[in-house]
Amino acid sequence: MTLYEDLKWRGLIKDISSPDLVEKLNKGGLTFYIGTDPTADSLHVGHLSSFLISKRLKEAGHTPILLVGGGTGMIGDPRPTTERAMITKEQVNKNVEGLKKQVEKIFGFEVVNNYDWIKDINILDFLRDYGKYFNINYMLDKDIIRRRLDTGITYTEFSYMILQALDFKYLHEHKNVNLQCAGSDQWGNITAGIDLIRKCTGDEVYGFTMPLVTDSQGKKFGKSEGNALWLDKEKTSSYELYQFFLNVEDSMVIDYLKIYTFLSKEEIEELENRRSIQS
Ligand code: 545
Repeated sequence: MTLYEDLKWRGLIKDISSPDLVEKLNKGGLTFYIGTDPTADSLHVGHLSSFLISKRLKEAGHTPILLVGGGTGMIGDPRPTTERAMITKEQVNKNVEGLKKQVEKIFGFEVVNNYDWIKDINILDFLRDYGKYFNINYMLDKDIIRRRLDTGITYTEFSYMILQALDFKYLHEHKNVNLQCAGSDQWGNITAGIDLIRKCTGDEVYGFTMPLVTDSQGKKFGKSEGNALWLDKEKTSSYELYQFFLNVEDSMVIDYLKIYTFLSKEEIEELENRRSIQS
């Protein structure tokens, strides 16, 4: 099975930016990145499914770069519902340190912080070198932005996609990054970067997203009694995290084995057969 077939079988592909990406994924050799904003000092189970992709792609011969958004974390990625409360710069920095340590410990991959390059861009250069490539109609057409027009969105959150696009361009130019991956909520931010890079450099870069992981009722997976399950044992004990996965619904076990483990197709189908024999 090719990498792409494996990811499809695991239910880890939602959108892809171009059919050309399939062959590039199967061939290996791409440098890619996945980012997280420091809205907390730890990842939680809700981010695990998407971050595990960095290990899957690395095992298939690609080079991962993990990004922690020390810059974008100060702005706030717009949600489809309401404006985010701005977190203090001190809190952002504390969360960046916590996340950097955690993703290095869990994944051991190179970690970059977009504050390191965003901090050097002044407002005039931002508007001339980046803003000039973003037509308002293009930005308003992004699904999440469109859904915020009734409740309102500030200029700050509205401009967020330009920063994430700027990141993709920066990493493309400085680290030879040609692929960004993320959960499905990031599709608009990823395509903003693909379009910016094409307009500025003529280069074709790629993106794909993974579906949001849900339970059998279609509710977002990864919360217990409404609380996030943190990947930091000081915030969520190992016992609690173990119990959460032990108690998932039987009907979802096979799907979650595909998403959260590195068991092969054969191993998972063997477990599925064994279960159907027992039941
Ligand atoms: C910033 C700059 C970039 C590239 C990406 C980003 C972050 C991105 C974003 N991602 C989400 C996130 O959640 C908060 C983490 C709490 C510890 O906001 N704009 O930061 C989630 N991401 C993982 C998956 C996601 C996404 O970290 O992509 O879809 C959740 O599964 O929501 O240049």
